Amino acid sequence: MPPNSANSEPLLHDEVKEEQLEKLVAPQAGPRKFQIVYPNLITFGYGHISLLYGAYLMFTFAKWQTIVFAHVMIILSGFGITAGAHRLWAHRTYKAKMPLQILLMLLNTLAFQNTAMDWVRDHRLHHKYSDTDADPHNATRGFFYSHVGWLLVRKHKEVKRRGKLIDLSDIENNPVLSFQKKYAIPLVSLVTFVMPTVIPMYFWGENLTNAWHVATLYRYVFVLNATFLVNSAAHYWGYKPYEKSILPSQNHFVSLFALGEGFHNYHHVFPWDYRTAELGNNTLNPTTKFIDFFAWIGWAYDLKAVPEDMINNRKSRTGDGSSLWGWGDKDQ
Ligand code: ST9
Ligand code: ZN
Ligand code: ZN
Repeated sequence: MPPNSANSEPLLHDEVKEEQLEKLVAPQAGPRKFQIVYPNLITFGYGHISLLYGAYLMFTFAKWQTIVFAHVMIILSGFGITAGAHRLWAHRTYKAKMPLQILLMLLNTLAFQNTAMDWVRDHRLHHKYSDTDADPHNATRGFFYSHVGWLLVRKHKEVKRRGKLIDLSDIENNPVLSFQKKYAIPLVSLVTFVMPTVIPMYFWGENLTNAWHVATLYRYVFVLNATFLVNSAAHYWGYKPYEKSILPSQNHFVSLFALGEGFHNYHHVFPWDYRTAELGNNTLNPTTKFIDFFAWIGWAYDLKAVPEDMINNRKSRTGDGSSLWGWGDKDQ
């Protein structure tokens, strides 16, 4: 049974008018001809070969400062996705003052996952139509498709049709995100690619090959894959303590790489919680600590969290009986 087919609406037909779309269930994985985007195939292929080459250079020729620099940037740019695009802009789980918005926009640019505006549109669509054809990375089409395959083909027409109906007024009226979109090309060129290559060469005399493959490409493609794992692995493997009828699952391995974003069964049930997990999960949730720190200095405020009784209530009604950590209880 498709996750969003609780009502008995018929599947969507091509001739359905825009105003009727919202009321209709999106098809889960209808017959589809993939239109491969070859330039993406080449750039993602090059990026992944460089990821491996960068890892090799780290164990052989790269300077230790370059390796440390790359990993610090992995964490910082990761926060640009998790605390910025995801928890702040896509879900509005907390509010941020201007200095934090600017910092997150720059960290988000360092991670370059399209503009935050496009990221938010796709992500709101993902939550609204999870694992149907209107979800940009529909996991019912397979692990590879939900991981990276969806970026190598033209988007499904349901994504584009329904995406136009997603309310983005808050994002479009955000001056920091409008700035990012307006200057996307120079910003991304400078922040994502030039700056991380030049810093190691200028400050500690790293050579171009090591700086480019370790600090720029390994660092960038590593964070891309950590993000992709949330769409693939966390929609495939793990327990479902909160809602057993959906694919998103509690995946601790993913949380480890994705700065706390792997508690995905919880997140799909309570997307408005700034922790994206129950409190007990915070040991694997550095993004929550990041937001807590900025709340402490007053740059983040109005942090939203689901009350414990609401969580417990939901678990007992629709969960699979597994524990907070997603293991143990179910098998006892
Ligand atoms: C990248 C994506 O960055 C990463 C996203 C990851 C999301 C993860 C979420 C995970 C959960 C949170 C946890 C975070 C954990 C983080 C851990 C960190 C440690 N609605 O796009 P086009 C319109 S990849 C409405 O060309 P095609 C669009 O506006 C890296 N409309 O579609 C346009 O209209 P117009 C960098 C939509 O041709 C038209 O359609 N990025 C929507 O099908 C054509 O748009 C890249 O490499 C929508 N949703 O191509 C780029 N979407 O003409 C990759 C589109 O009027 N993308 N439209 O302006 C592409 O090359 C292409 O988008 C494509 C599809 C080939 C995939
Ligand atoms: Zn998801
Ligand atoms: Zn989300």
